[in-house]
Amino acid sequence: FADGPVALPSGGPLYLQLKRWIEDAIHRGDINPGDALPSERDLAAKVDVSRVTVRKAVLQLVQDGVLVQRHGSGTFVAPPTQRVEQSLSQLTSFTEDMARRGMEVHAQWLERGLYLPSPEETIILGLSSGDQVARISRLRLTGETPLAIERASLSARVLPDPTAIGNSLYRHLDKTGNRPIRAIQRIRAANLDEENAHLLQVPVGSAGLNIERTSYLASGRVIEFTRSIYRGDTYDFVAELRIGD
Ligand code: 16G
Repeated sequence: FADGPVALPSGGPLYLQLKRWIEDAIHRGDINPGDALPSERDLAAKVDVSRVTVRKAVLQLVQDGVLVQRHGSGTFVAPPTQRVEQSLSQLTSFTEDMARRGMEVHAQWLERGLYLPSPEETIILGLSSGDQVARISRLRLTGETPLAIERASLSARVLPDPTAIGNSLYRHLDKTGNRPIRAIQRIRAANLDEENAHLLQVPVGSAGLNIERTSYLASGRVIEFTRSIYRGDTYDFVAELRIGD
């Protein structure tokens, strides 16, 4: 850290101010992956807070995966997450993509059930009046690392029991003869708000990718409308481009 007086960002409990200050220092490159954090005592003296406050801030940053603690040698800035390269030219499922890379995946459920559809869902999914919508929202992780938030909507006619999908929506759709064969995907840059940043375990305001996928059956019917938020620090979306006719 640079020498000189330290001004913590204002607002909220002191340990959260300190946590944000450390995160900002990492973003600015004042301290880099692999660098050791000053000792608890030195940091407390430098920022003029108690050691308990430092301990609380550091503990949270360790839990968030921003810092790592090595017993006996101290606390370090965690190495950046390995990036995932994702092809944009093939319609695949998250589980399949990760399996191909030998990565284990699991989900934390955020929402799953049948609901009255929003006007947007009614239009996109082509629902009739009285139809319900099946919503499945998941935080998708590999090991302890969250990668994406996915909020999918399907007609309750094709997914009457949203708990039936197990780990993979597409595998379930495959089994019931409803696997999409085509999709339109739109990707937009976003800065993660508090809720999504918290779920993805990155600082508020970090770069994210908002992805909307509308998937179609061979019949032309829309089967799935999914809004996802992928971590900008983790994903590269890659497409092969060819010269036109
Ligand atoms: C992908 C799709 C998502 C689809 C999911 C199914 C993007 C941006 N999104 O993550 O629309 O619902 O795969 O995965 O690629 P699953 O079969 O593992 O549940």
